[in-house]
Amino acid sequence: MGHLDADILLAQPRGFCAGVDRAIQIVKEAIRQFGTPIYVRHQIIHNARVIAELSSEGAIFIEELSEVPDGSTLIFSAHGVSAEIKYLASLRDLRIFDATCPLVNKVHVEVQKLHAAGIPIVMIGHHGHPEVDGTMGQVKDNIYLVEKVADIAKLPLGQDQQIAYVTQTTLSIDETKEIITALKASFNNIVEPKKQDICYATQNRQDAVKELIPLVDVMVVVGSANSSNSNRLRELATKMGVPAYLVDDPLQVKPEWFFDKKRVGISAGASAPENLTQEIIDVVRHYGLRVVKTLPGIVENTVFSMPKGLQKTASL
Ligand code: 10G
Ligand code: SF4
Repeated sequence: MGHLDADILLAQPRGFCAGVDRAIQIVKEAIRQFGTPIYVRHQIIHNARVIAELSSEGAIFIEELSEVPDGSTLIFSAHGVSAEIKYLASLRDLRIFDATCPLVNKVHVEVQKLHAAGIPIVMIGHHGHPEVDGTMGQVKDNIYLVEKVADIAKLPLGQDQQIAYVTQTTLSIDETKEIITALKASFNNIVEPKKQDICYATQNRQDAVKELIPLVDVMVVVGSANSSNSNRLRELATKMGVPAYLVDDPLQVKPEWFFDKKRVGISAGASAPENLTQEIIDVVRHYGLRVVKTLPGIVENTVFSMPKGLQKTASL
């Protein structure tokens, strides 16, 4: 019962995943080895604090290849890019490093294989998210986006036709299950991924929030507004009946959130740095919730290696 003595309960695991850690290291190492500026297509990861820090160290974040001068170093963000962007970049005089998470890349390879086999692909994900653009953009056609159950009825595919599905890696576990169940009810011949595409970090952070919610009266999730996986954590808390707020700066934390509340839960999305989470914990403590405990949970030990040409060299 020890955790119930606490005022603030921290979810475990929370914060950086292996793909985010690697992507940030890629930018830092590129700056170290090749100097500034280093161009990054899209925010390397969706966190305002990380973007501000890397910008101050000499990274320039752009959306269009036309913004990158010839002869520069260019990094693709952890969310991945379409085959077209990769190809167009390769035609330019650029030194390119790909920070696409290996777990996103695995989905890209799957999409390419299914397309080559002539199987129509349903992509479950959020319209306009860079990972969805990158994954769907692995192939030129025969791939269809489903955001919600209602989209299934609009698919231009026959119910006996063989189809496959893949998903974005950062979706709600529960909503995705519902969509897959509905897909199976509409189509008789579905090729499923061997292992779900939602990644270990998304699964573990959602599982940890599910354990935390019954113990708290209010929840703070550290993450930026454009971070899909962080939004899913906030949404999960809300769906479980606890008011929940997404913040990416200590100044956003409001004292009234904690009036009459006994215990606050704190978690952080896969792109939120632990030092930012600690600053936010300090603000909550300032409002009178003083005793902090971390719930037991899975210890993650996934580590991804750096891309070729950017392995860390010993620094003197
Ligand atoms: O959760 P999303 O996909 O919006 O990205 P993020 O940068 O907030 O977190 C890390 C996750 C990815 C790089 C997408 S696999
Ligand atoms: Fe990779 Fe998952 Fe992190 Fe995305 S959220 S970068 S897929 S580990």
